[in-house]
Amino acid sequence: MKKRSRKRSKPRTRIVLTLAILVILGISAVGAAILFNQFSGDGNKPPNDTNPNYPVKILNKQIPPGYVMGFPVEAGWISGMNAIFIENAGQKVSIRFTAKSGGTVTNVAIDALLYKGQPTVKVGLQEDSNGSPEGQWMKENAFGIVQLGSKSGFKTVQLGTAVTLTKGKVYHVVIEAAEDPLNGTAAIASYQANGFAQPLNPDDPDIVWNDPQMNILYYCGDAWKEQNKWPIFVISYSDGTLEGQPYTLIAQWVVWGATYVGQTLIPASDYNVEKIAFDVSLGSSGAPQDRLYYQVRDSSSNILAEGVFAERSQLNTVRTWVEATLPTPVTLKAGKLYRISVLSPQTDFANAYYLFGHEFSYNASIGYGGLQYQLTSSYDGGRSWNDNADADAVFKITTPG
Ligand SMILES: [Ca+2]
Repeated sequence: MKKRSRKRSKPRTRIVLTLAILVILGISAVGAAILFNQFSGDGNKPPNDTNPNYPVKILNKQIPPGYVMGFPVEAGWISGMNAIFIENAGQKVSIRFTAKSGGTVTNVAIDALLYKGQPTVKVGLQEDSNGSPEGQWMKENAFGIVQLGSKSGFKTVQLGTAVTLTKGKVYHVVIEAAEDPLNGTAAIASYQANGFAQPLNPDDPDIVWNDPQMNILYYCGDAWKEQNKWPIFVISYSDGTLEGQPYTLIAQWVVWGATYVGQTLIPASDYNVEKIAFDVSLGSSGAPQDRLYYQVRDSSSNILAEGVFAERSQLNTVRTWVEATLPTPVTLKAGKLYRISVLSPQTDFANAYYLFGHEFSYNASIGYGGLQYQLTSSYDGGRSWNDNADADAVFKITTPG
């Protein structure tokens, strides 16, 4: 099984979203409706804990206060469909979000494709009314029209009129039929992970930007209902500022031989690091020859800490969090570059471990930590490193006490 991507020989395979789209395309409209109903119930509750000590809200739980840095959005956490269907002019989808920046908006982008036929949809902005879209476009004209194609990916829509969003206020990107009857069925993609946050936090790039209001809502003719799915969307302001949730792809990266994988960090604050955690699994063979180890390196690739990350027997082929405690805490200084990684030198490619991360198909500057944080890999045992601006590893860092 080949686990390198086509273009850049990166050790990753593309999994969850691709599979979900195949599922979408492989089922009938009736089947789609059944699946949709099956997964639109109360299986996952929205975050409801308001304890201010918790910097990050994720579905059904929160990061304990000790986790001071990280992108802990677990890959593939949500089960079920990651698309929501619009089959007729009575059905609508909303991406509810809190404006992180505010300003004049000229266009919005969503991830959508056709499921059947050649549907054309309206995409635009509405104000919030008690958690649901107000029911009219801002300034009557803050929408654009797009005919969907067969490929998933971002569709950018120019708004008919620019509108002003106020920082901290809740808004909705609403998607609905642009024709009646709708010429087909539209599929609006959500992201198959457990975050309800905007990855980039301009106030503290070391953690994600918490948005308790973020959710996807669905309207099927009577009432708006929360779907508890993490949206994919980008808002573009006229001054060039972007905000939103730009990840569309969960990827697993192989770790074996001289191939080390992890995350590059340029912390915004000083940290005394006691523990590091990644989301990892055994590969499909389930039989790596060596244990999984970790290293913390500085910008010159000097090793600041290293040790055993996981025994083979601790892991299976389902990804899981593993946390390693450093022998002695290591200080990371604000503004300096560090790399945390995992490795398994005696393991061969066929038996590689996996490390999980998220990838973009939109501007990488609004991903976790902006470009100060990037998924990184070395193919020569840590002598040189390749940082990937378009990806971030799933990880957590904890300080003592
Ligand atoms: Ca990043």
